[in-house]
Amino acid sequence: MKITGIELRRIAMPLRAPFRTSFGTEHDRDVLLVRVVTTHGDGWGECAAMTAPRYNHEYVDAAQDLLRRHLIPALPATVDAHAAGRALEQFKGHKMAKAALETAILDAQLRATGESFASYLGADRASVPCGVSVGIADSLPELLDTVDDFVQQGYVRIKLKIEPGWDVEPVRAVRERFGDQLLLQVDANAAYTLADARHLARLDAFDLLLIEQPLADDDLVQHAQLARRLTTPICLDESIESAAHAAAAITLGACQIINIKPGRVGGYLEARRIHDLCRAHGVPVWCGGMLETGLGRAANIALAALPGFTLPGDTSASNRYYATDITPPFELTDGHLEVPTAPGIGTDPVPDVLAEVTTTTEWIAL
Ligand code: OSB
Ligand code: MG
Repeated sequence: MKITGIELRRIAMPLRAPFRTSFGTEHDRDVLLVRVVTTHGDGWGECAAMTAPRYNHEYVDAAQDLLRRHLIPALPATVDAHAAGRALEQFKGHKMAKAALETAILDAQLRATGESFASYLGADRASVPCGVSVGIADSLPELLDTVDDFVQQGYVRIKLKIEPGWDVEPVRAVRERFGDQLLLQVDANAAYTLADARHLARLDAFDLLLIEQPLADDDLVQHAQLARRLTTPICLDESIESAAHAAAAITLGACQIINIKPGRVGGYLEARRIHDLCRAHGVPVWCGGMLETGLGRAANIALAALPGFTLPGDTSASNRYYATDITPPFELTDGHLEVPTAPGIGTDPVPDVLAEVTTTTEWIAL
């Protein structure tokens, strides 16, 4: 497969409602899409990087710059996803930029051979149970209304975003209102320090599935210390950028669960390696999200159908974030999403919608 050129396309996706986390509030999603044009057809990749480097060090303008200046020029003339992954290893970090390119190449390759992401990655399920990530609200009544709406829609698990000042009380309110049967977890996005251990231990009373990324990204040792002081299992998100990080975290006892986001770890090939490693160690994993459009969502749903993904992920329906998605929408049935079976990521952008939301396009000939 020879790449003839690559399109870098920026789209502006208005969110249905602002999404607030401990690191900031998003009103619109500024997404970079990579379209690889090859001798055997096209492939799509969605970059997970956000507008500002608040979730991690990456941001979307930097990703586009890196792709243009370094990643794309480093590709071998004939390429598949594994060869692309190896060619990009010489550059440090920037896993989300690398993932977008590798995913587009993998998509083109699988479309050419007629195989779906799910089949290629080793999925063993036709649908996946879905959770939803609930942002920090202005008040407890507002939070309860939002959670109620998601429960009515059928989501099988609720994740509450927390930060200092918005943690024990929202969790208590949701538990009291929805009962002990609700699968409930929290995500701090690195908002606490080990000095908060005693406070975080108050969450142990609420039978949470997990607490996600309580401490800083590079605090593996501190997470291991915190784990000894909580009964709530610790799940790592931001800390895990590779299978090597996952191995270190497991060895240290820094987490009992891992959130796998393909963008954060450099793509679906590394995501599968982390899955395999965790499965071998009996560590449950689940698929995180980065407010993806239908293109990124489709591939995530395929990944979430692998056997080690034993917890519901943040693979919500398209309408969780977008009134109009750029692909046909993913819709919840009984709390589940169907795994795409068509070749590659198994979905395509709707041309009119894509044109409508596009802000810029850049063509890089190879
Ligand atoms: O920490 O999981 C996170 C969104 C953006 C950045 C980081 C995170 C999130 C979410 C929502 O929690 C995931 C989603 O629904 O796509
Ligand atoms: Mg998270």
